Amino acid sequence: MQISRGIFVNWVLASALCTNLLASAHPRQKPIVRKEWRTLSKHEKSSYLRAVKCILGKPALTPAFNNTGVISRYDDLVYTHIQQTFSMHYTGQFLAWHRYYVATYERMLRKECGYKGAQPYWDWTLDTPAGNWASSPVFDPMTGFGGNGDFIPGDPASPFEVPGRSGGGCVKDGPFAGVPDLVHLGPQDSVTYNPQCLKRDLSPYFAGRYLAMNQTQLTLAAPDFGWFDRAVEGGPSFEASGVHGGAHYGVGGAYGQMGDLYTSPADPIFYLHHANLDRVWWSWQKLNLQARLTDISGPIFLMDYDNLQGGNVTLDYPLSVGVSAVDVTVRDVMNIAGCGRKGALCYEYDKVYKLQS
Ligand SMILES: [Cu+2]
Repeated sequence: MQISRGIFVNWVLASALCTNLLASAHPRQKPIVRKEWRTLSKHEKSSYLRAVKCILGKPALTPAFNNTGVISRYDDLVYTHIQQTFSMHYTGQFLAWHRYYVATYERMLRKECGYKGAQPYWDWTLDTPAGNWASSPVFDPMTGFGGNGDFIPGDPASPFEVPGRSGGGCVKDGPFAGVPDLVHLGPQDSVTYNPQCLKRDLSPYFAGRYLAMNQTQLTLAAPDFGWFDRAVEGGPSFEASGVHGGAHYGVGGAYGQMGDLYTSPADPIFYLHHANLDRVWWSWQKLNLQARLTDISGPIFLMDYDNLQGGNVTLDYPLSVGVSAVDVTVRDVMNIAGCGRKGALCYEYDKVYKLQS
């Protein structure tokens, strides 16, 4: 019974996406336009936050026999991120996988929760230097995602102690405060039911150091995809962070979900951060679009940059985001505005980053 439910759910999703793709092939289909969070009107912000709450409240599609912690449609995505953590970070599919993942979330908000807009992005360069970080409009208690948690003393000798961390407790204001079971999964790779509050542990220092415009410029200057991806992802230590780690640790520090490699999508800010990383990639692609619509590389296995364990990701490499969408290939997501003719995606950005000389 449970097995057939899983198959049924996948079939329903597959046919729904096919219908979507067919509809996308219509010549009048126009890409939706993603905008920066602070440029949205009050009304647009509140309709986005309303849709996030809606998806947090919809029942999960992940078959119940898989585990007991996946409660909501929102959790379906957190769960798939936990499961695939080591195959889609520090590998060639990192940016392509997260591009499809954010687009899947955006489609869920629109199709399942009646959201009319596009996924907003967070241009964190606008919230540097460090002194500006905590007052980012993204953390606004009335029109944003709420701010920091109370300071929880950590262990300064721990290698996981994020430099400059300033919180660690439950988020105290905004739309996700006061919910003791907003998060159901984690910490780390645990997928059993574990009700937790949303936590933040802002590090203004970390954000100022890794998210200033010069860091984005470093990535844009990369000559090919391999170097570009490594500049975005950075290395495994805090000192070697790229812009990717900059916002994960700048928001999540050591004790917030955003700082947890596995469970980071449990903080709804994740999707604004990854939309901007996607925008960094699209900005880089647009600097030489014809060539960069097909430029993909990087190891299949975690950090295997010398290919000691296997080969590289290619355009034919499969991408899966679990029960929430059909599997596609890297080729299908190289063009964000393919709109069914040249890919699975159909959105644009209102602005891209320019390479400064
Ligand atoms: Cu991730």
